Amino acid sequence: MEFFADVPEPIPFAGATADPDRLSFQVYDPDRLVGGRRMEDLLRIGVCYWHSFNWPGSDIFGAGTFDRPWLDPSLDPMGAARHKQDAAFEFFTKLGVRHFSFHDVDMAPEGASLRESRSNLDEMVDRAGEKMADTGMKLLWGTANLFSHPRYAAGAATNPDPEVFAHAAAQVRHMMDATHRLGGENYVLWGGREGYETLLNTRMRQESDQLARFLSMVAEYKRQIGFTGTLLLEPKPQEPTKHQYDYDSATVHGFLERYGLQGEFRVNIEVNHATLSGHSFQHEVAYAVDNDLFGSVDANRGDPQNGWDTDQFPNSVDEMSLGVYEILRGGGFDTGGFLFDTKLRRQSVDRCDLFHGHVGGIDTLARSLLVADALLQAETLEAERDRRYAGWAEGMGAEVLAGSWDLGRLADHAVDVDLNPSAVSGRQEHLENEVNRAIWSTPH
Ligand code: XUL
Ligand code: CO
Repeated sequence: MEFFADVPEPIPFAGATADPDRLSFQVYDPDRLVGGRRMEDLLRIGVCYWHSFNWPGSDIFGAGTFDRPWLDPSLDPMGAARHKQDAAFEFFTKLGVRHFSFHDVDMAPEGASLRESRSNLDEMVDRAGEKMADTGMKLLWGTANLFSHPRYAAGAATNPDPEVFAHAAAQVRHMMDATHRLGGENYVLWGGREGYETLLNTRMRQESDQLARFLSMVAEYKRQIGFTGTLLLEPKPQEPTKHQYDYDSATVHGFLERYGLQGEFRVNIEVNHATLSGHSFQHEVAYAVDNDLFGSVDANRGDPQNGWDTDQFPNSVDEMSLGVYEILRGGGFDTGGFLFDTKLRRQSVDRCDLFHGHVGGIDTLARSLLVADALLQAETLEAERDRRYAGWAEGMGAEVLAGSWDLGRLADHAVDVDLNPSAVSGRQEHLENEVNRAIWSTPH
C-alpha cells in the first residue's frame, strides 16, 4: 500500500529556478562534487524512524494530531509494525537519501517479556534487512530506547536498582546484535535518564561508576561480536531529567578519560543539545574534532525563544555553515553523517509536510556545505588562525610547549630581554564579514 502517493520518486534536484509548488531540491544534488567528493558522500543524510514514524504528534498538553494509521492502538502490533516499516522505506526512497536510524522499540512492539520483545525485533529486523537489500538503504546507527518505559524512570545504567541495569543490558546487547546484523555503521547511546531529578536522593559518584561499568561492557561486547562500527555517546545537558551526566562534549571527554574509556567512544553531537548546554553547534563540533571525539551529528535545532528540545528542521545556513566548516576542517565524516532527529510541528498534519521538512533541511545542509568548502578552500579562517598562533610554532614558544623550559627560566628570560608585548587585533569583525561574504557569494 502506497502511503505518500502524491510524492514523486525520487524527489528531483531542480536548482534555484524550481517550481515552488512541486517538491524538489534547490541545492542538494547528490552527484555534485564539492572539494572533489560527491555531496551525498560528504553529507551522509539519514532519516530517523522515531519522530517521523513512531510519534503521533502528541505533546504534554495534547494527543497526537498526525495521520499515522499504523499507530492505532486497536491494531495487531506486529501488523502495524510492518505497515509502519513499509511507509518508512517508501519515505526514505522517495526522499532519495541513503541512511536511516532506529531504536529497538520504534521498529517492533515490546512483548510481554524480554524474550518476546527479542523475537518481535528479530522478525522486523530481518524484514528491514530485506528492504535494505532491495532499496540500497544503509543503517547509520542503531540504538536502544532506555528512557520511555516506566522501569527506566530513575535511569538505566545509573538506576539504583541493578535489575534495571541488567534489563538495559539485555536491550543493548540485542540492539547491538541487530545493528551488527544490518551492517550498521555506528551504535548510539543517548543517556536520556542517566542523570537526576534531585540531589536529595542521589549519589553522583555511585551513578557515574555504574555508567562507566555499563559503557565498558558495551565496548567489550563490541569486540566479542566483531562489530567494526563506531560507538557514539550523545551529549545532552538536561531534559527529560534536571541534569544529565553526558552534559556536553567536554564533559563526556573528561568522563571517558577518567574511566580509561578514551578511544572506545566518540560523540554524536545534536545541534539542539549543543545550544541547550549553553554552547553553539560550532563549539561542540570544534571541541570534538580537536580531541579526536567527533563521530556524527543530529542536525535538528532548537527555537531561540524556547528552553527545551524542539527538534526542528535545520533552516539557518548562518548557523550550520560554521559547524560544517569545523567538520570539514577535521576531514569530514568517517562512519557518521547528518541524521534528521527532527520533529514536525503538531499542526503539520499533511502527509507531504514530512517531505517539506526534510527537503528544506537537506538543502540547508547542502548550502552550508558549499559555504564551508568555500571558506576552507580560501583558507580564510585557517590563515588567520595560523597567523595568530605563529609565535608558538618556533623559538621560545615551541620550546615552552615541548616542556623544555621551567617557570624560572621563562621568568628570567622575560626579565632579561625586558619583554613588553603589545596587544594584537583578533580581527573578529573582519572575520565575521568574511564569513558573510562566503555565505552571500557562494554560487548555487
Ligand atoms: C533525544 C534524542 C534522541 C537520541 C536517540 O533528545 O536526541 O532522539 O538521538 O535516542
Ligand atoms: Co538525537
